[in-house]
Amino acid sequence: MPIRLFHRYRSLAPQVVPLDYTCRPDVKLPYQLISSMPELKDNPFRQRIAEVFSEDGEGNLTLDDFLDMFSVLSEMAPRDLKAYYAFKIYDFNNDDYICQRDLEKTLSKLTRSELTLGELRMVCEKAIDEADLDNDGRISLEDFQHMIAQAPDFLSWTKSGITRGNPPEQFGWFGDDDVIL
Ligand SMILES: [Ca+2]
Ligand SMILES: [Ca+2]
Repeated sequence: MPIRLFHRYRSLAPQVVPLDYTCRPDVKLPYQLISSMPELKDNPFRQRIAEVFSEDGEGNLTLDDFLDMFSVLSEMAPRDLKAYYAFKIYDFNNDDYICQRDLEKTLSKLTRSELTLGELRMVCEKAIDEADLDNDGRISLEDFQHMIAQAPDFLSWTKSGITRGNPPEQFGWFGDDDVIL
């Protein structure tokens, strides 16, 4: 295990996390501690990120959860892996599909709520329409892979810098002539 990350984890709660992990102690750190880390605290997806990587689904991380999270957040993580987790993070109600409501929440966070509700709905409808290859009105993982090929900014969930503002025109559809905005 990356020793630096172990010490990082332990430094969040040295009184709770033992130095000796050979007996695999049953320890998890609460979401409040995890979300206060500099890597996450400005990320609008921090709660979803912690939930998705936590074994308990509630954002409390074991050491293994923590290591998994950092390996995916890393710049070195393969694009497919980031896409897989992006899909899980944007699937707010955990039903294995991104529906219109999930996508509205996602885009609202990615654009720092700079769009009006009407604009948001319109962009999401258009995005689902374009990405929904099997025409069931929702985005499966396969549809999503098609979607990010056109709008790679959907992978920017790993960058806490998204809160500093990506102009909406960075998103694929905003640049298209046929988008009514
Ligand atoms: Ca969903
Ligand atoms: Ca679909």
